[in-house]
Parts: sequence; C-alpha cells; structure tokens
Amino acid sequence: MITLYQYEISPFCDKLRRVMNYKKVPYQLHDVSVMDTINGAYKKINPIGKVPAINDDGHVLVDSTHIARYLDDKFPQPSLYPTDKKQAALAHMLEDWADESLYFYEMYLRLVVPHNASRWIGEITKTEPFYIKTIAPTVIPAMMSRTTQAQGVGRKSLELLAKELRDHVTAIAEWLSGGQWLVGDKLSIADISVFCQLYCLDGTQEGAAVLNDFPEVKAWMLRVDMATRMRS
Ligand SMILES: N[C@@H](CCC(=O)N[C@@H](CS)C(=O)NCC(=O)O)C(=O)O
Repeated sequence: MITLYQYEISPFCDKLRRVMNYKKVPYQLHDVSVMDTINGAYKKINPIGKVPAINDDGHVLVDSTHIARYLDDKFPQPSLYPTDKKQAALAHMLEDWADESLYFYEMYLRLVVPHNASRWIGEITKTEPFYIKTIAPTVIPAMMSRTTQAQGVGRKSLELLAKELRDHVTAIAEWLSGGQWLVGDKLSIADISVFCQLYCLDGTQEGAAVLNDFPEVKAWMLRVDMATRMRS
C-alpha cells in the first residue's frame, strides 16, 4: 500500500491525492505535523524535508512531479500524460508553471495576507499542541513572507498581485475557450496541477474575487474536481 506523507492543505499533496483518486490507486495518508518538522522526525523519512513524499513498499520518492510520473508508469490507466509529443511537452510546461509560479501567489495570499492567513493557519494547526497554535500565527506568516520576498511575489503590492492573477486566469480562460481540458481531449497532469493551485487561490478573498469573474474557468475547475475527487 502506498503511503502519502502530506500536509492536508498543500497543493502538491492535493495533486497526488487527485492523481491516485483518478487512477483508483489505493493509498493511505500520513499527516506530517508541524512538530514532526521541528523535531526532525520527518527528515528521517524524507531528508529534503518537503511534502509530498510517498513510501511505496519501502521505496521513498519525493517531489509531486516525479511522484506523479512514477505513479503513471506503475498504474498506466488512465494515463495523465498525452501520447502526442508536443501535447506532452505542453502538459509538462503547464505543470511546471502551476508548481513554480502560481504556487507563490497562493502561498503569499493564503499564508501572509492577514485576513486569509488567520483562517488557513487555523487549518494547518488544528491538531497541533497548544504552544504551536500560539506561535504559528506569527511564525508561519513571517517564514512565508521571507520565502515569497526572496522569490519576488512577496515584494509586490496586493493590487499588483491581484492584477497579475487576473492576467493568469484570463490566459487560462482564453486557452480553454470552449475546450474541456487544458491539453488535448483528455484530462492530463496539466489540468490537475493548475487546478490544485487555483483551488488554493479560490480559498482567499483576492483569488475568489478574480475566479468568480471567469465562469468558464470555474466550470473547468468543477470538471477536474469531479474527475479526481475522492469517491466514498
Ligand atoms: N516542487 C515540490 C514542492 C513541494 C513543496 O514546496 N512543499 C511545501 C508544502 S506546500 C513544503 O513542504 N514546504 C516545507 C519546506 O519547504 O520545508 C513538489 O512538487 O513536490
């Protein structure tokens, strides 16, 4: 049985849950706690210290992009990678754009901007001990602020970020323009990767305000969600 080491609210962990749901691969979840991160327990499982990681019968893999590819090789149907080489290249680029660009918008908006952070830090720490709950509202935004400032998104005004986000969602809407999926005529890793970042952004005031202006993008999000959500 595959174990997914995760933070429940991480878009990359969501990406892998959805990959496995879509492929109907059985898995179990191991929630990595803030405590596991502080006391080094998680680094014994994944020396890089990031989530997601999986353990597949003793074989540990890290990074959602590599893990998704591994899962597709091991459980080929339904495939998440287009067979056409140009489409596969585009799916790869969109996956990377979601993971390496959109991610920083959601990180900043969810975990640094105070009116969103108060909700999301409550989510992250809901099962943590009292003293973690006490320090998290100061420590987490400060850490995420440092990361996003180094990356660049965190140096921009909220107004500029909202404008950039609108440009990104406009591009998705125009790219979809009547189509069902981002690449080709089937759901692919590009849909799941972009969806997972937009889903996080939809959980912020600024992100929701942008997405609500794009019903065709919301309809595509619903399509991806329906195809990849956990079935009971
Ligand atoms: N490119 C990586 C990104 C993973 C990542 O940045 N995960 C975040 C949570 S969303 C993390 O573990 N952060 C903790 C840290 O950087 O120590 C992937 O696709 O798996």
